[in-house]
Formats: sequence, C-alpha cells, structure tokens
Amino acid sequence: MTVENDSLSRRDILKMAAAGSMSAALAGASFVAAAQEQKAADADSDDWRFQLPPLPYPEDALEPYIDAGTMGIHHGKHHAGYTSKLNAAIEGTDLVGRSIEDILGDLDSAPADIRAALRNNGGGYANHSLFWQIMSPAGGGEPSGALADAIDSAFGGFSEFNSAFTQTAAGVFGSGWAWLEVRDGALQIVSTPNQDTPLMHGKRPILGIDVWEHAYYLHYQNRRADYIAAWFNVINWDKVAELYAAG
Ligand code: MN3
Repeated sequence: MTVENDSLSRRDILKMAAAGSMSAALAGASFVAAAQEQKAADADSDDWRFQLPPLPYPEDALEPYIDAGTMGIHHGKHHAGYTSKLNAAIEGTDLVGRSIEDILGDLDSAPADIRAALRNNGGGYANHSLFWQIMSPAGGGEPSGALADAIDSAFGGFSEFNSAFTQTAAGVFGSGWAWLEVRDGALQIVSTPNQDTPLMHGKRPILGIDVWEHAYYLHYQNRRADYIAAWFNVINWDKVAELYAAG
C-alpha cells in the first residue's frame, strides 16, 4: 500500500483553496470536519474519502522549535499514510460517510477485521488533524479567558499545568500522545498509547502532543524533554481556547 495516493489530489487542493483559507475552513465545530464538509458541499463528487488536511502554515514556520524536515515528513508521509490506510479500511463498509469522531467513538461496533486498522489509522488521521491546528508560528505564551480559568481551576495555575503536562508527555513509554481533554467542562491530562485518542473514550481532546519519535527525532534525537519544552513555544492557545469553548 502506498501512502501518496488517494490522500490529496490536485483537484482537492483546488477545492480547498476555493473554500477559503484552511484556518477558516477548520474553524467549525469539529476539528476534523472541514474536509468532510467540503466533500458534502461538492454535489458533483461521490468521493467519500477522508482528505489529508493541508498544513495551516509552511513546513518551516515552526522553526527553530520544530524543523522543516520533520514537519514535511510528519505531515506528507506519516499523516498521509494514516489517511490513505484509513480510507482503505473503510472502503466498501457501512462506515463510508461517517465522521471520524463517530467511527472512533464506536469502535466496538466496527467490523472486527478492520477494527485495528480503524484504531491505528483513524486515530492517526484524527490526532494529526488536531495536532497541526493547535500549533502556530504565533503561538506560545499562556492562555487567557475561560480556558485560563479552567486551567487554574483544574491544576492550580499555568505553571502547574505545564509541569503536569510535561511530566505526562515525558512519561509515555514508547510511542503515544499526551492530551488535555475536557469532559463536562472540566480539564484533565491523560496519555494514550500509539494512535489512541480521547475520542475513543468519549472525551474531547483540545490539546495534544505527539511524542512518537517521528515527531522529534531528526532534530532532538533522544532528547524528548527538550522537544516537549520547545513545543510549548508553538502552542496555539487561541485555537485551544476555541476548541474548549466549542464544548
Ligand atoms: Mn505523528
């Protein structure tokens, strides 16, 4: 199976461009809904496939914290691969046309022979779709408003949140993610292995860091702690606040 095909055709790029900027397209209620909405809006298309969302900034935009080489491979190969394999898994099943949140939130109902593929590649598709958005070259600093209040309430302050989140991310054994998730308005920090996501547990992720080695090894080698510390400089708190408010 190749990772390049099916993911984002020239025609799809033109369609996305016609729909406006990617950041605007992604400002809807669901962080992975934009591509699906665009497909639904195209009456001539019977293409049900999930689309690789374009990066909302150039590959080198997050330097020096995340290098262009890592971004290019991470998005253009890894995320594209999850997207392609997700589409291959659902092709010809009743899952065609369902949202990724819907699929991941109900894995137990999925056909047993594709459940692992959905978990790994559907999770990878959703997780990275969120990941690009909650980073920005204008990121960093601290949140404000209702999100800041919720962080203060849950963790005792931003500094305490930073420490707890960093500790969780550093403590992921092997490949996985650390998350800030919301349930009933309250924030909590959790980790998941591999490409598992809070969406699989009925929770709503609003911030997540990819701690697979492919996310940092080119630049940081084994120094995951340095990558995590640097990553705080590119967190797009405006987007995180928007996702928090959307709940
Ligand atoms: Mn990754």
